Amino acid sequence: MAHVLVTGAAGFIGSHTVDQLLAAGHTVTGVDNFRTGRRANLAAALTSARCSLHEQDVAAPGALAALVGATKPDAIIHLAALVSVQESMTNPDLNYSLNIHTTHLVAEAARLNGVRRLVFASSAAIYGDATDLPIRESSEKKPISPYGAAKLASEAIFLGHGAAFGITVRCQRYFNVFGPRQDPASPYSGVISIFDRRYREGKGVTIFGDGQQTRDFISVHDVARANVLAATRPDIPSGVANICTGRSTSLLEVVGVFARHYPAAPAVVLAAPRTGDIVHSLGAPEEAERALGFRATVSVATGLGELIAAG
Ligand code: UD2
Repeated sequence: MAHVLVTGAAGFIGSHTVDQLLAAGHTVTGVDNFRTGRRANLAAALTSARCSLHEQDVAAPGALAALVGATKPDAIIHLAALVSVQESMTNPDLNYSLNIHTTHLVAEAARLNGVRRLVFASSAAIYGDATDLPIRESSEKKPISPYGAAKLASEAIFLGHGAAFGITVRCQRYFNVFGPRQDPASPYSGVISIFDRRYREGKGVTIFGDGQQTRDFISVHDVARANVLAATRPDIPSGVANICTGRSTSLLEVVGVFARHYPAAPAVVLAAPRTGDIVHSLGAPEEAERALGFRATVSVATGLGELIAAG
């Protein structure tokens, strides 16, 4: 069994990753500054004797290195980040600090303390508005936001450290992740989290465009499992992989599932497409299967059903 340090442990993806690490018998040291993470997300995890949580800012100089030195994890899963693409546009300095400089601090903490493996939360945002689908790992990297640029830079920082200092590095390029604990607070939050809240509150939803746009929606449970594999599977090489399903789902299909569960909900409103929106996004999932033995198993219908039932 491994000891894994998770940054951003109380976040959406972090807390599910912690839950699955514990379920698999591993020991977890969680780190979060609760900027966007929530302690309640770890309520179940913190009942385990194998889980500890440290309220700490990963960006604070020396703080993470000290914790890694004291706890000596086998692997670090680095999920702490400025998670909003929109916020990276309004505050590029903060994006630089949290999504690039902090990556370097994590890589250094690993190097200085002999951590053998690093897993990084990358994003399909590194591909920008690619139109040649499905997107493969070899597809052109063309970020169109400070957020996407920082994710791409961070991959390079980790991979460079890995190659120079003998650390196995896995960069996980998440597509459109959805599921319980995703924060619907901003209009730019993931669309499924927004729809879930609005239907729950008895309100109607707005589709920007005609609803024919498609995404590769992946359940957070699958994403968490991919993280556990990347951090703990023996004898895997360094590399990058899309974490996606390889299946397209339109917004109309998503709304169709909600509408069946909420037959009395107000009719869907169609509004003008959002500026900068991409129409279709779809990942090729083969590399994650080859490198990690990972294949997504939760369908959008099943994942939405779980979300709706979670209440
Ligand atoms: C993701 C990023 C976005 C940008 C983009 C680049 C997130 C949450 N968003 O957007 O910032 O980087 O990738 O590819 O990471 N929609 C509605 N109604 C709503 C909310 C959204 O119709 O109330 C539409 C939205 O206009 C889009 C689709 O739903 O066409 C998916 O939106 P999203 O923000 O969940 O994801 P995406 O991939 O467009």
